Amino acid sequence: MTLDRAKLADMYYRMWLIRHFEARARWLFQQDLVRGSTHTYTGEEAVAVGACAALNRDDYITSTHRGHGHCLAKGGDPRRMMAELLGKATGYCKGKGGSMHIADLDLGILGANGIVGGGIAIATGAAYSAKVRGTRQVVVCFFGDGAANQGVLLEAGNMAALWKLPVIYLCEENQYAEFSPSRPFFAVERLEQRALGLGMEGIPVDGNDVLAVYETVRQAVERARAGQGPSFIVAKTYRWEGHTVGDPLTYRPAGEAEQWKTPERDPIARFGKYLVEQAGFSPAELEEMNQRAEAEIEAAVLFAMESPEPAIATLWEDVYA
Ligand SMILES: Cc1ncc(C[n+]2csc(CCOP(=O)(O)OP(=O)(O)O)c2C)c(N)n1
Ligand SMILES: [Mg+2]
Repeated sequence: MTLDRAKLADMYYRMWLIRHFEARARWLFQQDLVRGSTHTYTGEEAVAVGACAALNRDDYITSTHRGHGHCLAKGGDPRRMMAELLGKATGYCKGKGGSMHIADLDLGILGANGIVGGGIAIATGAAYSAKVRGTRQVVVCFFGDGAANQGVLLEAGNMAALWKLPVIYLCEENQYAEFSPSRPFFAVERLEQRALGLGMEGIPVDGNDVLAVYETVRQAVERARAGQGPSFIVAKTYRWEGHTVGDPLTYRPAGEAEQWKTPERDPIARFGKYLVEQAGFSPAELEEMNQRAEAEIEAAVLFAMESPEPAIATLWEDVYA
C-alpha cells in the first residue's frame, strides 16, 4: 500500500463530496429544479474513489447514467456539475446535456452515458488510442451489473484481450438493474466468471472497502502500463437509493438497505474507522473534512442556482449532425 496521509485524506474527502452532492441533487430534483432524471451513487462511493485514486490525471475513465461519483472521484468540478443538473449556462455542457452527459476531457473524463453499456466500446477505443500513441495512459471503464449483459462487452472485451489494450473493465455489482435484482439475470454463479470467456481473469473485490478497490485497481493499472493487457474487476456493492430519484422501491425487500447502512458496511464509516484506528487521524479531523465537503457542495448549489439559463441564441451551438 503506497498511500500517504494527504492521499488518504483526499480519498475520504472525495467520498463525502459524493455523498453530499447526491443528497443535494436528490433534494433539488424533489424541488423540481433538476432537468431530466437523476440517478444517485449513494453507498457506492468506495468504488469510484478507490479506482480513481489509482489513476493519473491524464488517465481516462468512462462512466454511466449513475455518473456523478465517477466524475467527482476523477476531480470533476462540483459547481459545473451542479449547474449542468439545473440546466444552467455555466454547466459542463452549457446546460444542454444534464446529469447523464457530463464530461471533462482535461481530466480524462470521457463522459457519463445514458446508453447502458455505452462506455464499454468508448473505453476500449480510448485504450487502443493510448496504445497506438504510446502514451502509457490507462482507461477505467465503469459499468453496471445490468450493463454486463450487453453484447458490446463480448465484442470490445475480446478485442481488448487479443490486442492487450490498457483498459480495466470495472463492473459495479450493486445488485440492481433499474427495477429488478440483477442476480436472476446471469447464468454464471459469480459475475466475475464472465471474464474467463473473454480471456481475462475475473477479479472480485469488496466494493465497499475503498482501500481494497484501490489496491485491486492499482495492480490492474500496473499490468496495463506494462503492456500486459486488460483486467476485469467486479466490485460487490449496493445501491442505497432507488434507480432514479422518485423510484418508490416497491420491488426491494423491506429492511434490505438498512443492512448496508451499518457502520461495518457503509463505505465512508468503514474508511473513517480505518483512518482513526490505523492511520492516526482524529475523529475531529474526519468531521472537519466532512463539513468542508458539505460546504463545497453548498457553494456548488448556490453557484448553480445563481447562474443564468442558457440564452435562446445558443440553441444551435455545439450541435453536430
Ligand atoms: C441500451 C439501453 N437499454 C436500456 C436502458 C434503460 N436503462 C437505464 S438504466 C438501466 C439499468 C442499468 O443497470 P446497471 O447497469 O446495473 O446500472 P446501475 O443503474 O445499477 O448503476 C436500464 C435497463 C438504457 N438506458 N440503455
Ligand atoms: Mg446495477
